[in-house]
Amino acid sequence: LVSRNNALIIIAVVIITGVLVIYSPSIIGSRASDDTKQTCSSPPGYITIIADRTGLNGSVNHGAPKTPWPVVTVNKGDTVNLFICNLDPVETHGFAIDNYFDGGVALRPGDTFKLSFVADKVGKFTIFCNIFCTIHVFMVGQLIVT
Ligand SMILES: [Cu+2]
Repeated sequence: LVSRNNALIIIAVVIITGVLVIYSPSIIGSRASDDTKQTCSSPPGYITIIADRTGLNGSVNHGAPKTPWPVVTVNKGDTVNLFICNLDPVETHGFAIDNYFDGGVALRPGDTFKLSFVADKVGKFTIFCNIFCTIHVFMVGQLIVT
């Protein structure tokens, strides 16, 4: 026998699950944490983005902030798989993409983040650190969707 309270709980769970499925974002992200990590090895099919003392993939030495770095170029409709590593031993860095990943994610030293989304909007979109770190202005890349 299912009690009335249990029945109500089951109904509530079904409704909440339904709402989550309907509103699930098209962006999929997952994080891993390893404070001892000194390297960044991307899974197959992922573009590597390393945040450290030299910016994003060494953007400090590639003309940032005047020239965005790194530049990720994809075609509309492509699934973009990014693997972001924070190899900065001290600072937390953020990772966000205008129009695609506005909320961003915060990565503590050693954290990694897998981000996948479909590039459904054409244009140039700023990739940036959304945390005010000491090399903030240099952490500016670009996503180009053609
Ligand atoms: Cu940063």
